[in-house]
Amino acid sequence: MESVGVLMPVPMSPYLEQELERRFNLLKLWTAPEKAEFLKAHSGAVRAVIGNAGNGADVGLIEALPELEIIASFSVGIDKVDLEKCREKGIRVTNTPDVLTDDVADLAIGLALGVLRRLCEADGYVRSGGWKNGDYKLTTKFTGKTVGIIGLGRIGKAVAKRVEAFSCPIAYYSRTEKPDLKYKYYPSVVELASNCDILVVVCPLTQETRHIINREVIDTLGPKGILINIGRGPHVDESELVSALLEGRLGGAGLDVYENEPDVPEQLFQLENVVLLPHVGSDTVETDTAMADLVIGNLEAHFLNKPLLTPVV
Ligand code: 8YV
Repeated sequence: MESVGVLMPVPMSPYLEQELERRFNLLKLWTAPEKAEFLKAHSGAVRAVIGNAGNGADVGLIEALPELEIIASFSVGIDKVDLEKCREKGIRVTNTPDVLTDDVADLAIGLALGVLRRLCEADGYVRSGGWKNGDYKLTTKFTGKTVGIIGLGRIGKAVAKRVEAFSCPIAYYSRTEKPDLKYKYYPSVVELASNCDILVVVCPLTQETRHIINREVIDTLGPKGILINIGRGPHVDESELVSALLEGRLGGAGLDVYENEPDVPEQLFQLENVVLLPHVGSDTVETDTAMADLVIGNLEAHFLNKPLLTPVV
């Protein structure tokens, strides 16, 4: 397979890069001084593209690669891949489900604890010597709070499992009720928001879920409510979120994702009731390796005419 052209548009995982280089003709778009020229020069050779959470494959890229057969995303979310175009052109698409579920769910708990117990601010209190002048202030309990989950797929269920250990009542919103689950279902996000203390966004990003967290939802969650977003930035109307936090209409937020990554609204930097992470949901050494192996497994299966391991299209 050494001659198969695999295009990587942006740097992702050094391990993935190294393993791809050992097996394929890896074309690293970001290293080219003139990207358009590079694409043109290699367009006939590229049979696979590696996507990720930030860079998938839009119509422009797909149309520019006439020999493209497969887009293997180094992410579970494939909102940056034009699936419609892929279906139309018979291009296969794979992602990396399951292997990252635990890490992303773990991070949701970390963010909730971080916001409620002010872990980052309290850490700063120690480092800056503040403790010598007195104890840190009281914070808010997590155990027993009602947690609302938007999207009860693999990761949503893993969040619920963890939250159960904190004796938190669990409610959820999803397109359809899941009668096999014992959690309380609400048929709208506003109803869910009015019945929980902590609202966790963990559904895929689609046209229907873009700005699923709008002003009405934020105001319903209210001055004591906490929003945790481990899904995608565009799930949340970010300017509404920022003004609600600045005006005290929302109790706090734990965010791993943003509307225009890596840009994060700077007004949030001054707020102690907000924990900001740089989209690191699945970024552990262990999961990076597992995701990379899955990307490679899918590519190898495809080029050996075997069934794909984790097909989306
Ligand atoms: C990120 C993700 O890719 O899989 C996804 O859809 O958003 C994450 O795995 C990762 O955290 C960014 O490095």
